[in-house]
Amino acid sequence: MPEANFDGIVGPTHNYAGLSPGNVASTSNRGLKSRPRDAALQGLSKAAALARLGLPQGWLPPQERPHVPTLHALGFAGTDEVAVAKAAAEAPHLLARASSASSMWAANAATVTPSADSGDGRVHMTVANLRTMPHRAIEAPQTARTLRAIFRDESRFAVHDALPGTDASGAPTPYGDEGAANHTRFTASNNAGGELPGVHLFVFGAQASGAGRRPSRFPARQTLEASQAIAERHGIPHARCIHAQQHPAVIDHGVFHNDVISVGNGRFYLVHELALLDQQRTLDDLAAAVGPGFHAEIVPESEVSVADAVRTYLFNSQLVTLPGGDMQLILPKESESHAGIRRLIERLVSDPACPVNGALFLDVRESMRNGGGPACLRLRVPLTDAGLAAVTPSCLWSPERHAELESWVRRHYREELAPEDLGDPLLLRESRAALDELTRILGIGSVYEFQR
Ligand code: SUG
Repeated sequence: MPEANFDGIVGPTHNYAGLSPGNVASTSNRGLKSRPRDAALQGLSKAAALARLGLPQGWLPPQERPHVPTLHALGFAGTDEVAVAKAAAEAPHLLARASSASSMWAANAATVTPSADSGDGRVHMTVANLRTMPHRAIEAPQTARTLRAIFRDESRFAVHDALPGTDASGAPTPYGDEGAANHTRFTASNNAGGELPGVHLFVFGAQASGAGRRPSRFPARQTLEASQAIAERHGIPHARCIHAQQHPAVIDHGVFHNDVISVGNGRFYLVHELALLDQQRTLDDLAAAVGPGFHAEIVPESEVSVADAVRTYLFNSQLVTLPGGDMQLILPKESESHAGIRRLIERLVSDPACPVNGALFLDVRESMRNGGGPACLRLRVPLTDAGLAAVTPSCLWSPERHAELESWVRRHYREELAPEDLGDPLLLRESRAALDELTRILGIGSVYEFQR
């Protein structure tokens, strides 16, 4: 069965607050007016396009924002409305952190190990702690509740809490974890589903302990220690895990996650020549572990520069195997206007040795402006038929539910949002009304703190 994708639904407070140093789009679009309704509709259309290709597709609901418990913990006391108003007046940057719709980037929700690869035959998921960016570090507890409401059957799914990002004194642990954005699973056949065992490439930005190399300008978000702990927790045999370091220089050029510079599926890896520190050795290890038919397409700097990869998000595409076995790239529209990328895609599609035989360009511009392309917006969950049947059914795509969600967005979302609108007490009320209704549409029960 083809791999399932769960797309993060864009929340009603989607805005541009410049919260992610090292993410060029986020910092350069800071303060722009956002279009939450368009953003959510673009996301729903992307999910629908994949579902219509015959792929299993689901949704992950947004988180409650502004997140009042965060504001309370920061000392903004009083009723929910009062706390928001105080934060808006005294510390708008803290309100922005508590208001980001960043959970839309579902690739950062968790790292997933399918049943064929885990120690106990269940699908294992470790929620990402996202501890490097304060606005994302608050996502984990809600992500765990949400995933447990979607993947309920504990005989098939194990949803682990995030690795601790800080210790009891608040000091950072060795575990910086950004979820699946730094993880790629290859399978010996081009069937990308959960039936066959896979080979896991875990890419880290830096080693927390020791004297390894690290970027100098921007943070390395994923640590080796976090990736190793996840592989251990999930029971993946060591022989099927490869750990590789991202090149510190590309992090300093705005490649804040490895899915901004490479994408893999089945036996195919599309990767920029400067992506990894010890790239040739890693590719050799992958070729040996994946076996015959492993094909790495290395994109040279002369064809697509790292700067253009960051600008166009070529590598932040989804690489999907369709039910008939064809492999297709789902790219952001921004890639279409780049001549080098168009040539590259034509070459890949016409090359008989390359498994990619089609490309689709989609508009996710509102998310792109915060550094999130098609691949960021979804969590890959390779399932078996029985696993898919155990997913909370109303979280899975159907034409009727898609229409219902579109109408829900049109009724609840604002057309535009300016930074100063985050303090509007009406926005808090509107967002809660929207999410309350959404939990009924998706049949996931009262997962939000405001509902408890
Ligand atoms: O963590 N942007 C997200 C984008 C995440 C993209 N995910 C993957 N590459 N898988 C981030 O930097 C920007 C929010 C703001 O600035 O308003 C933001 O959080």
